[in-house]
Amino acid sequence: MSVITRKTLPFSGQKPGTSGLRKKVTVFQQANYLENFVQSIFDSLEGFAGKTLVLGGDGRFFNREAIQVILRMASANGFGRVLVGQGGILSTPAVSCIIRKHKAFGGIILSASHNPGGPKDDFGIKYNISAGGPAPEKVTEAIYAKSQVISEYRTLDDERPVDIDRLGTIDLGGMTVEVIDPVADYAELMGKLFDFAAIRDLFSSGFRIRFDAMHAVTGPYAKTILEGLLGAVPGSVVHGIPLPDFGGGHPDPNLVHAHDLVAALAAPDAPDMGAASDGDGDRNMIIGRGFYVTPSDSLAVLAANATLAPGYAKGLAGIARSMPTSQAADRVAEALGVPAYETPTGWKFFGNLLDAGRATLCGEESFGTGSNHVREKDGLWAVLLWLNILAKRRQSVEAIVREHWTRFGRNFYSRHDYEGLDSKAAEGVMAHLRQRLPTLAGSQLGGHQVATADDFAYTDPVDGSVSTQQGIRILFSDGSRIVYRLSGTGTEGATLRVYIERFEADPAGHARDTQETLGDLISIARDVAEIVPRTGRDAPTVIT
Ligand code: VG1
Ligand code: CO
Repeated sequence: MSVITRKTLPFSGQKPGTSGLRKKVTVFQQANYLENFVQSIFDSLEGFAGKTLVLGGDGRFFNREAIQVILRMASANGFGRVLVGQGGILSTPAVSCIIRKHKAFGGIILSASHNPGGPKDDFGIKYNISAGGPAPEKVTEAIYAKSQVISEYRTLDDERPVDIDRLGTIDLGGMTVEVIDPVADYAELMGKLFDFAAIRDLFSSGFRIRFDAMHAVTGPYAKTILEGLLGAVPGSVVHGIPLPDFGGGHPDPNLVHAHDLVAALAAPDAPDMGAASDGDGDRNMIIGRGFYVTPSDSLAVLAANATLAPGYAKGLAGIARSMPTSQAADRVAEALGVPAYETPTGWKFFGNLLDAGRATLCGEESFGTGSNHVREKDGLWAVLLWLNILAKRRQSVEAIVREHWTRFGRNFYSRHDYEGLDSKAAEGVMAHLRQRLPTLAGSQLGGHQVATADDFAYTDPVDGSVSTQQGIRILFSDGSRIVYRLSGTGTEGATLRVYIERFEADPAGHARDTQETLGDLISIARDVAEIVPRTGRDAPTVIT
């Protein structure tokens, strides 16, 4: 077996977005498309000769083929060892955990997260650094720059596939391929963070959970941990077998795509708690009996109760949230006397704060929560922290959230997505808003006083790097907010996200319906951005 060099030409648009490079499977299937991007990753890294790479994905269509290509290229480029999940399976948080535990040089994750999978749907690839987190912008920019000038890539001349279904080690052109159990290291870490004995007691007292893995990667993790280690009744994990097309659904844990779960929790015989995760296992949705917990509230509740779990018993150093995430977590940080950080959208912006020990818990409104235990958001981790809190407090999910609102006030919050827009129209909305910014500050919109309006820019407090144009914010003097940004994870047209938030201190107002409470801000948001005339849409496609 020997190393060969193949000539290639650049593809335009190999630019990583919010979370890696995401394209249609058919784009990735073009000759050299994947190879070019992988070589561009390797070309932008230094000093990995003989070192370890972690490799796995969410099991979607094209996962196995991509793994074989990457194994040959990793060998030809000089890696010493690749740890690959059995069957090519590794969740995003598990990759992060394994990189850190085994002190790997980095990792490659194959996933398009919550986007649908299958021959006509999406695939994705992402590089994670040695701290375990997504490559920061300077690395993703370097990868993109390399991809635009690439002329050759290195691989092996022998294309016989490596057996990734049997645990053990195999030599591949002088590099060791180690096929590992995808769940073991992750489950061990969870056992250190949470009071498993207390959670076992909770389950043996009759508490029931329904965990919907949505035919995506968390099935094996949830079965081993919830049903195996913690004693949840068999069958608690549903849709637990990862399928290449996720059973035809969107593996996106929200009220629209996890409707089965929402219905099960509203039924008369509902379990005590429902939870779902996404394609690659980094997102989570939490629901109680007939009661939906917004991701922003979930972050705030977890932060306020984190010390009930052994891994966080010493308290939190700080709480970080992405800018569009509601300000509920800031109130908890204030009460705890710890700093609150506001970062751009995307988990990569939390990495430095976590590495520097400035933040312990992080979260995004997009169903992402995590902590310093790894450098990715972590769906099952959030479910386990909720279970740990429930095991200690022995109250319902709903009672815990309502008590939280009574103590801290309630941040009514909703996100309206307009998916599949014409890209030009969506960019037109953003350009129009940018142009209106100077006149918005100090103005009155539908009876609401605008305090400031800006285009969010972030200076990383650790390394000083600056990220601009991270979303248009209209901040009202009563603390309400409207935020607009374009998605950086889609593969078709453009998605406009509109985030709306209003704070209510008075418990008498907490029982109101969210869309109704936010109604006037929602119409202001639509009018200011001229959404209807510019996009031709009179309603969002997804509301969370
Ligand atoms: C979305 C979310 C963002 C999240 C990202 C990756 O990005 O809004 O909060 O970090 O997906 O999540 P965007 O640019 O489409 O708004 V995942 O679960 O795809 O790794
Ligand atoms: Co994800």
